[in-house]
Amino acid sequence: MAEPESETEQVRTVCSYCGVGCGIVLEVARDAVGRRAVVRVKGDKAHPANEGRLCSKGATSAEMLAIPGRLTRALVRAERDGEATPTGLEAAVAEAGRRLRAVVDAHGPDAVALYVSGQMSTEAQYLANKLAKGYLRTSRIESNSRLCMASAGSGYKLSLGADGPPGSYRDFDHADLFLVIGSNMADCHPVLFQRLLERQRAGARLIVVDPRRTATAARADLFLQIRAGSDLALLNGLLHLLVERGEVDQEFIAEFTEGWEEMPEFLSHYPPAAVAEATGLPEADLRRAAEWIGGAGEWMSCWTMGLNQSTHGTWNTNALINLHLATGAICRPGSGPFSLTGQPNAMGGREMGYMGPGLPGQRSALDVEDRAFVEDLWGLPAGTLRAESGRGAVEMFERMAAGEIRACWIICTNPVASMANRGTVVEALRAAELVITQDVVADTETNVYADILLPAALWAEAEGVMVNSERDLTLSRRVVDPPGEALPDWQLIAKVARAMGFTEGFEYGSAAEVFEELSRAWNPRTGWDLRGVDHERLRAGPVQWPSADPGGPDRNPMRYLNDGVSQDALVRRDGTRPRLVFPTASGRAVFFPRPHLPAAELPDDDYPFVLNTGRVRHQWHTLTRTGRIARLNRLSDRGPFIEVHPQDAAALGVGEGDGVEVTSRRGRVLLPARITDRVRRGECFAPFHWNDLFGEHLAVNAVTSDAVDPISYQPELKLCAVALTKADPAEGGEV
Ligand SMILES: Nc1nc2c(c(=O)[nH]1)N[C@H]1C(S)=C(S)[C@@H](COP(=O)(O)OP(=O)(O)OC[C@H]3O[C@@H](n4cnc5c(=O)[nH]c(N)nc54)[C@H](O)[C@@H]3O)O[C@H]1N2
Ligand SMILES: Nc1nc2c(c(=O)[nH]1)N[C@H]1C(S)=C(S)[C@@H](COP(=O)(O)OP(=O)(O)OC[C@H]3O[C@@H](n4cnc5c(=O)[nH]c(N)nc54)[C@H](O)[C@@H]3O)O[C@H]1N2
Ligand code: SF4
Ligand SMILES: [Mo]
Repeated sequence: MAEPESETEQVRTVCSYCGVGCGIVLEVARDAVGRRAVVRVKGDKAHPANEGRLCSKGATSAEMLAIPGRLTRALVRAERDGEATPTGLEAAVAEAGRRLRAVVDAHGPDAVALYVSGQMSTEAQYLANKLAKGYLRTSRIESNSRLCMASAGSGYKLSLGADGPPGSYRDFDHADLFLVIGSNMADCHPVLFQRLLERQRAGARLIVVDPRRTATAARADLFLQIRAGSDLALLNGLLHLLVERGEVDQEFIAEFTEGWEEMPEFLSHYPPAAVAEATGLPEADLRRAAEWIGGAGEWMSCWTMGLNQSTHGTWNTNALINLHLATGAICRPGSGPFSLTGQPNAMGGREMGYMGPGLPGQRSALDVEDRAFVEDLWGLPAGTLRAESGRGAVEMFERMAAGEIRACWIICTNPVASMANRGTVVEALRAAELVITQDVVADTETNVYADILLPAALWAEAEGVMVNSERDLTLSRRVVDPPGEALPDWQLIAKVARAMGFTEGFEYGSAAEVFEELSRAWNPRTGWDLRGVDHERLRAGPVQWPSADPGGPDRNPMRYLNDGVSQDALVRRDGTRPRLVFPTASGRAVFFPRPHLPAAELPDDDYPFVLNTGRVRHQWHTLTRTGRIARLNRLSDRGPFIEVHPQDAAALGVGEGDGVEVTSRRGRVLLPARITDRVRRGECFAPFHWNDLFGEHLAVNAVTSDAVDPISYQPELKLCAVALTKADPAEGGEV
């Protein structure tokens, strides 16, 4: 820790990329005039998430602090397509506040929208939601988690009663079997995948389910190269086989669940032959997978976007949890459903309620008691919070395009590059009277459309709490000053709120004060409990919630234990006190029969291919950070590409590196071909990292589908129907 006399000090912080939430130790040097600089970044050996390991992205965090193109001053455009002029921060904030207020006054609160991010600190997420729901009283707040974890969140709530995995990373060290489905962990959660491989070396088995032979699939003991979009058939088919083999845990089912009665009849529709037909998988592989699951003492599942980004994403989560409930493999060291969180603080955001009707502490504005609790927390008159919400981010941009939402404030996300069917976002931003963006860099695909650009502090320039996939709260430390007039997000949000006239609820001296307020939102129904945590405690190291008591343990690896500590205790009518209590109405976890349905958009004669989209190992999303780091660009040797199966390529007359024109009902893209049998025939894969800043016709989200899951409102980013043709060489497709 800090040693004031020495030239350098060591500061413990957390990685700013993925939701594994690796601990980082910064070596910070001070020059003669006392200015501090990060000279070295290394993995924090004492952090439970990574025990010293870092992947390439975390390891280049110091380079990230030096990326070119930072937004150091506010910029204001007098007219939409005009030059953005540097403006003093106070003037820009005043203008943002004045113009937002004018829109609300003229058109009502729902004319203003906030679109925020799982990469903001918990304090910033909390304040954004407080401003939106408590003060502006708009029902229009959404986050990029809608594109990411929404389906896992709604699936957990239905099956188990509350959001978030019940277990923790410790389970990786005890599992006998891993089912990794719709997740390329090797590239996207590398440090956790290392932990999984360690356990595999000790004898555990790995089943990987993915339509694409990924780096993760390469390590599998059994790789199921499933037809895209057919996971429900597989999951139901596996449970069918477990029932047939007599490998369900009747005792667990009777004691801790409800809804099993319906399952046997439902599952009878998923015999192996039918499942093999629907999924394209050999029957023998299905039987082997079921045998391994049934025979495993402890087993866990890991899933990410291959299941969530689907029009039946919520059902995918339910069907996967059914398997855990039926085998009793949950809430036991080494067992449980474990969604891998994408962004570094999407867990914090979900807990703060930054999507749809959410309120702090895993609460909902649709619940009368939750509203009353939060009105009290915020010191607002009863009835202030509205019992309404929108239907996700896709709908929000549609309403903006339609002129119903007239102003938006986009913080820490780049929707023109990342949103499904991004044509609607472009239309929406063009139609809006006022677009405010808040970012760390000046050039992004979205900033082009902004009237006011607010400069945000980057990682290590701001203090705030981040929550990872296993509920560790780690304090992200401020060790250097932000450049120019840039400020931490929470401060910019508080400033704009005050500029709108909301002086009461937004006076804070520090992020620690904001945290102190939000930690009062303890929810004894779900067990979300930060009462034992504050910034001071986190300076010494991470704490895993539920944490009821400042003197309590730092590690609380399992939820839903019926011990009455952070969560209301359950005593059944017969006087018994079950070992586990799920925060559902009955205290039991719920089986949901979820039939396999075809995807919203299927290939046809006009659009005969399925396009799958995702990520590469050394790049992050829309490249505003990693794309400016030389070491990472060298590692990801090539730019954009589309993977096409050799037989499809031959039929199209496309050779390696040739430009391919990809068209859908919504738009077109031009990408260089990579010919490979990683992808199935009839399917192709493109990363969505490279967008307008790198050339014309590269934005994959010009073609993706914005059909949404009717429960989670998560858009289908993994599957859309496209046509492929060899591009006219004059038009490019090369970068
Ligand atoms: N290097 C890197 N790491 C990251 C990120 C990054 O940008 N770069 N982003 C972070 C974020 S926010 C997220 S959300 C995660 C995402 O992490 P992942 O979800 O693991 O990554 P993706 O590449 O989006 O998609 C995962 C896999 O889903 C598969 N898939 C597509 N359709 C289907 C299907 O129908 N069924 C099944 N079973 N699988 C399917 C794809 O082939 C792909 O291999 O990564 C996080 N980590
Ligand atoms: N086709 C397709 N599209 C997808 C996906 C997919 O798999 N396929 N995945 C979806 C998923 S899971 C996700 S999570 C989204 C991610 O999509 P985005 O959130 O749009 O992606 P990022 O590039 O991470 O954007 C973050 C922005 O915040 C800025 N930023 C970084 N740090 C800070 C900060 O501290 N403060 C502020 N104010 N700004 C900061 C960055 O410069 C960048 O402009 O993409 C989604 N889009
Ligand atoms: S695994 Fe995720 S959290 Fe860990 S260093 Fe890599 S990007 Fe950062
Ligand atoms: Mo994500």
